[in-house]
Amino acid sequence: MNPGEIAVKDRKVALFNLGFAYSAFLIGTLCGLLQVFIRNDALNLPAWLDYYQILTAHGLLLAIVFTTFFIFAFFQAGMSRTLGAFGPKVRLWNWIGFAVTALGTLLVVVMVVAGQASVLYTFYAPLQAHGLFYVGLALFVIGTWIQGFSLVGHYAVWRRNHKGELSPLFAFMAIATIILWVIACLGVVATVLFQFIPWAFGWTSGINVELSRSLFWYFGHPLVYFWLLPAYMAWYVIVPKIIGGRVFSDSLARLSFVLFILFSIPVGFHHQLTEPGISSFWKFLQTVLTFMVIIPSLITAFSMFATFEIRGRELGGRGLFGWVRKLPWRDVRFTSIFIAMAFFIPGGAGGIINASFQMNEVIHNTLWVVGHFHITVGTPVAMTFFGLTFWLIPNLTGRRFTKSLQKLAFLQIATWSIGMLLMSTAQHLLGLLGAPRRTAYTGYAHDDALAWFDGLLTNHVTMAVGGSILFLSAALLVFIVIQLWWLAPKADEQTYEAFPIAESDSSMTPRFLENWKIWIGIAFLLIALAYTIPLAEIIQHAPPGSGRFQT
Ligand code: HAS
Ligand code: CU
Repeated sequence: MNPGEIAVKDRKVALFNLGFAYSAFLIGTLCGLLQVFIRNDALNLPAWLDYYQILTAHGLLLAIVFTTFFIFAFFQAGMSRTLGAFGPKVRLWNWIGFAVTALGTLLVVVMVVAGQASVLYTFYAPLQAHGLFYVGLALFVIGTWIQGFSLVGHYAVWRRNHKGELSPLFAFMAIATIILWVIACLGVVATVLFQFIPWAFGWTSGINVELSRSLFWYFGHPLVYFWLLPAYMAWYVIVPKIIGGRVFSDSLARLSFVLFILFSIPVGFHHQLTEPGISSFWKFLQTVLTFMVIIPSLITAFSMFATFEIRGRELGGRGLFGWVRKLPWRDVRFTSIFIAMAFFIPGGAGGIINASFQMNEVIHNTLWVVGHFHITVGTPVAMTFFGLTFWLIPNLTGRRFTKSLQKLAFLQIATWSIGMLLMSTAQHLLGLLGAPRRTAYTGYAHDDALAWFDGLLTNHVTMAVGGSILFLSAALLVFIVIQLWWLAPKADEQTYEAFPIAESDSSMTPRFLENWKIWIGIAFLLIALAYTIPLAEIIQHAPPGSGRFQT
């Protein structure tokens, strides 16, 4: 076996996950294209299609399906690579988990296509979908848990055989992400099983709307870190290897992931700052905790700059910024991810604005938020995943990422960056001027009183141009994926695309960083602190009965 190769038997499940991810990606980006045109008043949908249906499909397929399937593919490949081949049980459970996740996804998609679930990707009450939509969601979560727990099983075997050792950084980070995901899902599982399913099947007459929203956001915020942390894994563990360097600090890297377990969950109220029924004290407390969860991202930014600077200087870079020129810009595996990081600087800064209690009033429910998540999940995360795809698929299929494919890949990331820059800038500015999100109605552009929506960037046309470039870029990516999967020439020993894992010196890393009991315990304490009283109040003071909205 070549170094950097993954056991042949473990490749298939990762490839199946990738196949699902990229199918969802293509349909999801097409839905995005339709949306920008509808909002631009340039497109009228046929009667059987509806704006909110497409918006739901777009959000679910990209933010949930593409990300989750990709993440599990990356985890399965990376865990097999760093901890050794899966045992037969682990392999079997990975397949079962994949199958259940896929089944749940198909059920959800069928309900959305049937027009029975136009409830947006956040699906909280009072919007109501068909009961089977929620059954699909439940299956989806169960499937991810099965895949997650089977990876935890693989890790547990490794630890038993390596008593007293810290696990490889990749595995540590994957386990931290799975822990975060499982704790986060408790909220969505609770609302889906105990609120939505009984309500949607008509077993109960009403639903506690505020409770459903709070349980959703208990899940919804850490969900964004479930997307972000695999990207951070690429930044910490893969990128240094690609540029020929090392992990800057093993302990700092592990610390940042531990901090995510602690602080990413008890902060959901920062999505509900404008909602009645939660007193300002609890909103404020969760705002403070939100500011705590910024710290591990700042640690990450610091570590990345350090990795780049150290490597650039090793290669002979002089002066304050001379090292920047020494980085391997011609290697798309690096450049794609570097651009992804750069997008996260305004993306993260926007998040800090959103989280600032009073400033949230200005941006909440406007297109600004849509701009925000396209330069967080839509670029830093998504484009990191693209950067991984360029070598991960060849690694799994044994084909070559040829020079001409690399050229196409550059074109793909360039178009994605330009499209996103145009679209998200327009969205941020339009949002500041008051353009609402989640609405098909945008007659503003033709309203004299609101002529300011006609600016060069503050314009729904700019947004649509950006969206169109993005769709072309997405189609190009899927073309590259197909090439790498089935058509590119087969690699030999020399040209085999290895799975890059950087060296990380853990000799000085405190052992307690891998004592999960401590971190899970503190995480639950913080959750109890931030949520017990406000949730009890929401339950006690719920208004009698509740209406429902179906589209
Ligand atoms: Fe957010 C809404 C606050 C991060 C995603 N967010 C959303 C929604 C999504 C989302 C999807 O407080 C919409 C939900 C909906 O549909 O309603 N967000 C934050 C905060 C952070 C944050 C404080 N969000 C993310 C990430 C996401 C994401 C990550 C996806 C992956 N967000 C909010 C709030 C709302 C919100 C409110 C609700 C708004 C409302 O009212 O509805 C923080 O985690 C951000 C910290 C990040 C940083 C950046 C560090 C920079 C790094 C890059 C280094 C670069 C290098 C390259 C090394 C402080 C690590 C150098 C390159 C050069 C060129 C120099
Ligand atoms: Cu959030």
